[in-house]
Amino acid sequence: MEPALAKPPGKYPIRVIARLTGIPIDTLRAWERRYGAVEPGRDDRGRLYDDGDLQKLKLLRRLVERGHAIGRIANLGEPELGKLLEAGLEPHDRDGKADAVDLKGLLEAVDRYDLPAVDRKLGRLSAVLSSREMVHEVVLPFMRQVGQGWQEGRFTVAQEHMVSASLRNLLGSLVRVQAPRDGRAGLVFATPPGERHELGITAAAMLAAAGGLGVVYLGSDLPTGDVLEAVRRTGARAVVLALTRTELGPSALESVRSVVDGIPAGVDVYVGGAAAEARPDEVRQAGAILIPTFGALEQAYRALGGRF
Ligand code: B12
Repeated sequence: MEPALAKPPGKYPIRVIARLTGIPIDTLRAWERRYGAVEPGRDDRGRLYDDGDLQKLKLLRRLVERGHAIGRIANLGEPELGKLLEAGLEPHDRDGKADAVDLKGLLEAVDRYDLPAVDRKLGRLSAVLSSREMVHEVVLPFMRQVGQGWQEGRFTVAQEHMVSASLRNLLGSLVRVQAPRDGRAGLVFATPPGERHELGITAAAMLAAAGGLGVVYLGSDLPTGDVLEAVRRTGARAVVLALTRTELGPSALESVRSVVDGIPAGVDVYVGGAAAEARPDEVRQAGAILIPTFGALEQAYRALGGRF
């Protein structure tokens, strides 16, 4: 496009713009390439954005967080974007988004061991969907399909690991984009010792980030003492644990009880996953709150101030 070349370079390189707007570099490039959201000038070392670009990108980020599709708002001018923000309008028409979800393409990329393509496709989807839609419409169905493929022998453990790595990257960018500005303490995510099934807490952490809650993501197979230390040091307001392996039996529930017993009063422990669902009474007896679905998790996040 001609105007991009004609425009004089501004003063902000893309790395600085990513930091100032909280929009990851890949997403910025996708918004420019696919939707012409801004047209930065260039010098011989790359893109240089001006103050107008910076303001517009900040507005776009806030509107996308509220659920607007970037494809529908990218070409609006600053005054219109400002009006949309003031009106607090929610988008009604989601046709364009439904087309965007390309699970088949993602699964084919996993089949080819093509990690860059998986990352790229997830990056593109997160540019057009809100973070919440990303979790419900892409990440959870994708995880289920990969899990099923692994169980049926269509995918290897290596391919499953590749997907887990890619989803952790995505979690990282969601956490960066959505991090609460007021430095509010967050939620701690972990699985107990012996439990390496991590995808449930990855999705749960993405959803927390989507709702603007702080995320302290510890990962899987964690000693109870480490979880307690993280809660103490970060002042977290809740802990989210996942139990998937029913085989772990009472030991997993003992770990849950140790977390409940060791954390400060007023900090809730939420537990989800297949093994927790299989033993609802024991989870409650351990003093934890059983969360059966991601919809119920969203409700719990709302009570903590999560915005969805
Ligand atoms: C992927 C996978 C793995 C991966 C995990 C990688 C990772 N990074 O997480 C790897 C390869 C490491 C693995 C290892 C093993 N696995 Co495995 N694994 C699976 C698989 C295929 C998918 C699990 C998954 O993550 N799904 C995605 C999540 C999001 O979906 P979900 O588990 O269905 O969860 C739903 C709900 O429970 C809820 N939910 C889940 N977590 C949470 C958390 C919160 C907070 C909330 C609110 C909700 C929630 O959300 C989902 C709703 O859609 C399942 C089989 C299957 N198809 O489910 C077996 C399965 C869980 N594994 C199993 C087994 C036996 C093992 C191994 C022992 C195999 C072995 N012999 O080595 C090891 C154990 C490792 C360990 N120490 O934990 C068994 C468990 C059997 C049992 N009843 O205990 C299963 C069921 C397979 C089977 N049918 O035999 N596994």
